[in-house]
Amino acid sequence: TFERMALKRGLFVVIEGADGTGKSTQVLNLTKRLQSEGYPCSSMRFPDRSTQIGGMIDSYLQCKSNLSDESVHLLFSANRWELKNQITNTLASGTSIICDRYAFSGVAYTSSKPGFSLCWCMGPDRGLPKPDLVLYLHASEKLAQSRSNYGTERYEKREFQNKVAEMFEEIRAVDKTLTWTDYTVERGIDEVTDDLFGILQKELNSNLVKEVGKLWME
Ligand code: T5A
Ligand code: NA
Repeated sequence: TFERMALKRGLFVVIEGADGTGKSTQVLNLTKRLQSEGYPCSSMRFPDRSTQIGGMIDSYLQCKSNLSDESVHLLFSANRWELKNQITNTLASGTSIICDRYAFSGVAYTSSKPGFSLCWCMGPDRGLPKPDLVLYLHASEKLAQSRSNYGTERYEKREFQNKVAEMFEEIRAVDKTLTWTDYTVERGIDEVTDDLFGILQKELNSNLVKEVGKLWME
């Protein structure tokens, strides 16, 4: 009800997972679902290709430009930092955020490249707003097979994606303070939205008054 919403900050939810697990689809559906259930909500995505830094990332991902692995890692992180105030202000205004990828993708993808430690990769993202909940989407066998033809973007190759999935598990193990929920995508789009909304509803109805945390600072 009105009273409940007026007292609370928004919930910061990040949807993560390897390429093609339906993240963008669910971010849009969940945002609409929350709004229709009366929870103020907006969506975000990383990389956000609409900024100047995002434009450089977009060109890199489409293999239209080359950057060193170190510099593109820092650009992905800078793209999050440039939107940090938008995140904190939105949450403070009582609006929840459903975010398509975040620092976990940043670390998982770069640390899958030879010669990159988890520690180096996590450095630039330390202190960003910490999600209240990470929903990690796993592809079922069926979904993975229907996607055997990966796209043409830079990281869309099977072996690399397997490594990325391993790195996500390592990242998760580093920080026991994160609320991280696994979900395997085995049903149709709308059923998946129902399931994910069910997971979120518990959190949305909890009395969230504590401040937004800082990622990887504990
Ligand atoms: N990256 C990202 C970094 O290296 N560092 C970083 O810091 C960050 C943030 C671009 C790349 O950048 C890397 C990771 C990526 O390689 P992106 O823009 O998020 O990141 O990537 P996209 O290519 O846009 O997204 P994905 O390929 O990851 O796809 P999604 O969002 O997981 O999947 P989605 O929703 O587009 O769905 C794919 C298809 O599946 C269908 C959908 O209709 C769609 O056709 N689908 C389903 N089909 C059957 N059953 C379901 N339940 C389905 N759900 C969706
Ligand atoms: Na996507």
